[in-house]
Order: sequence, then structure tokens, then C-alpha cells
Amino acid sequence: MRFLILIPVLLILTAPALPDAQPPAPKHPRTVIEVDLDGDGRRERVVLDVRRDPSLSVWRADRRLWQGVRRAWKPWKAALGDVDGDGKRDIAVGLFKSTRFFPDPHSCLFIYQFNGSRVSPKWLGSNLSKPFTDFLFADLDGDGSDNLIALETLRDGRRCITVYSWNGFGFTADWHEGRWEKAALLGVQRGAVVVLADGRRTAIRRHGQ
Ligand SMILES: [Ca+2]
Ligand SMILES: [Ca+2]
Repeated sequence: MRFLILIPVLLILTAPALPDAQPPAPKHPRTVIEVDLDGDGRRERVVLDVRRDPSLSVWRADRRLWQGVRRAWKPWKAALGDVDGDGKRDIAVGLFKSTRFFPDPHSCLFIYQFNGSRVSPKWLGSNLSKPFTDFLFADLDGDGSDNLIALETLRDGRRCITVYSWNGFGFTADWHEGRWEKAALLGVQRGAVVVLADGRRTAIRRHGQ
């Protein structure tokens, strides 16, 4: 009897969070971000083109420094953030693919780092704490490294935002907020996450700040 009760409990504990059936639609097929990734005074260009294979490339002027990210991984967004606070921007890509531990395709995040001449994988994340459909980076707590801010889906289908910090090996969830029917991540303003939550523009801060 005790065994029978344990099975559903174990299933709940070990099951991945409710997967999204569809990948988030890329807002644009081609995203170009021009920025000085490594702070050497020369600008780089990060290009995500979901029609190309591989889909992500990093350029300086006319020279392609790197390309990667298979189109079959269904990339849907690229964004930059200095997750580890070393002064160099890291490149994050949202994908919709199966991973070793979760065979159903789901949203996951890969982070690449640029050392001034080469791009290499920094973190090939299986998933975040919940299914997510949008993300951005901003230094919310002023510690010099950017937080990952993700728009996520709770088990009941409602939306929340979760704020993460880089821990050296991956991301730790610091706090989450919201239980909205519909939500869109608009950006960050004066240290608050701005969300269009159930039709209302709402600024979210960590509780008590
Ligand atoms: Ca540069
Ligand atoms: Ca960095």
C-alpha cells in the first residue's frame, strides 16, 4: 500500500515540468546585435538567422569569427548578457530541442562565451526550472553580472517571471513572481522587470525591494 502511494509521488517529483508543445515563434527570422562583446573597442556582430544552418554566427567587420547552433535545434531567440561578470558579454540562445534527460522537445538555453577571438560553449542547459517562452538579461541586483530573467509557465498554465543568477556551473533561481493568465516580458526599467501582465503594464521587483 505504501508503495502504491509512493509511485505517484515519485512521478510528480521526477517528471519534467509541463513541456510546451510548440517552440516559441521567433519574433524575427533574422536578429542582428552589434556590440563590443569583449570590451576591446572593436565591435562584433552577433547574427541569429533561423533560416540558416548553422543559425548563429559572430562577425567582426566582414570576417566571420565563429558559427554554430544547428537549425534542427530550432533556435528562437538570441540575447546577450554578462552572466559571470567578467566584463565580456556572453551569448545566449533559446532553443527548442530534446536533451539527454528530457527526450521531448522543450525550451532550453545555451550560453556561449567569447574570449576576444574564439567562441566556445559555456553552458548547454537542459532546461530552466520551468518551461520558458522568453528571456532577457539585466543586472537587477547591481553586483556586476547580469541576471537571467525568464518568462515561465507554471504547472497550471499560468505565467510567471523567474530571476536567476549564474552560480559558476549554471543558473540558480533567486525569486519568481506572478501568476498571470497572459504575460509578455517587455524589458527592465530602473531595476524592475516590466511585464505586460493580463493586459496591464506592471513593474516587478523582488519582494521587499
Ligand atoms: Ca570587441
Ligand atoms: Ca561574461
